[in-house]
Amino acid sequence: MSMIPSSVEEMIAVGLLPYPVKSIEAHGGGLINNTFKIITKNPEDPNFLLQKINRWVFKDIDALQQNIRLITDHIRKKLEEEGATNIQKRVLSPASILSNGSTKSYYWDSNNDYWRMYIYIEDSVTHERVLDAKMAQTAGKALATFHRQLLDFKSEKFQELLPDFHNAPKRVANLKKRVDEDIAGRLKNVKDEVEFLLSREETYSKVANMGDKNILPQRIIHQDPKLNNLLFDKKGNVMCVIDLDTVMHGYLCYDVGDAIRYCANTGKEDDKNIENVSVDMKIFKNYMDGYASVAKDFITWAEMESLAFGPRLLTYEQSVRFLADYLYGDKYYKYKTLYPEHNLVRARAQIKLLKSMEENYQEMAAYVRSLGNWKPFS
Ligand code: GN1
Ligand code: MG
Repeated sequence: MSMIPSSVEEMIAVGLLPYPVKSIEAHGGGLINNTFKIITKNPEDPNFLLQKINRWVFKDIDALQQNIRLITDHIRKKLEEEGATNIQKRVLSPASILSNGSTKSYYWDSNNDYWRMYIYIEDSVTHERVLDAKMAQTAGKALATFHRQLLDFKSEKFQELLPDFHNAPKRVANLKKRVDEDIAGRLKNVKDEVEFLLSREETYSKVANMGDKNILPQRIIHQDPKLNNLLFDKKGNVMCVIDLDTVMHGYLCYDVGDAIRYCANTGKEDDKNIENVSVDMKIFKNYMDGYASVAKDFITWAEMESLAFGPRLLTYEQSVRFLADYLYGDKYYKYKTLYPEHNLVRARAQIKLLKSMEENYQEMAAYVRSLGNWKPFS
């Protein structure tokens, strides 16, 4: 695990933080970047969120930081147009850095480690699990609101940094490559899992194929809208959507699918006891209620039809990703693979969740249909 920069003084010396610092502590639990909270000494100075960006995943830091500024500027403008209050708590504010005391930048290059900061949003909380029906609905509404805010986002400067992020056929092609190479000598442990996933390749190519035929429109989506990427206030309202690194073009069912994959799991993403893992239909339904109540104003018929399939698709894809990384020797999830079998445990838990979703699919699809009289997606 990478550490806090060698000294807070060094950061201040390069102009990273022009405020006196009281303390710096690890913060949050994402699998890709490392995050810290900087608490400043004077109560009138803002606190900051400091992140070390994962270079294995994000190669072009300039473009990454530019994308985030374009997206946050767009959302800020929308909020201003709506006459929203407390805008600084409703959209992330990337902090500019005066590196070497002069050049304004949105990251700090410390010997090829790249750091960035956001202004910390006070009085916010994140949740790892949905606590009640209302929270699931609120999360669904927040995701649809985020989609609505970005409907008309357009910028020539915006770059797709991780193309085909949720493209299942490409993820499967990568798994096949890892199987053929077997560079970590682990294939012998996972023959059943590989067979299970490859046998479903065609089923889970459907959405990518529909996209290729323009049946599903490309939208700007989050691509990682896990529950813990929403900041809630203490009353249970969503203040802000965070973790914008993966915001890119994709299909709405990818976002709804990934959100459900994470928050409608009766167990944990890396549960060692797969008996704990299944789809929580109540959370699924509440989330869909919230999502549809906002999305109904812009979602197309074909998109709505695809929503119930999204959770299966994203759970399939995440199983493929964890298993591929296990076979590859834990390179992608390197920093957060805490024991040798961790990626395998994750893959098995996702496969269990996938089976549960496949068993419950008719009910999931019927429920989504009931929200707007949509036809079944098969
Ligand atoms: C990663 O870093 P985090 O936890 O927000 C990953 C997601 C996965 C997730 C699995 C850029 O997100 O795609 O779904 O782990 N992000 C990237 O928990 O690969
Ligand atoms: Mg993320």
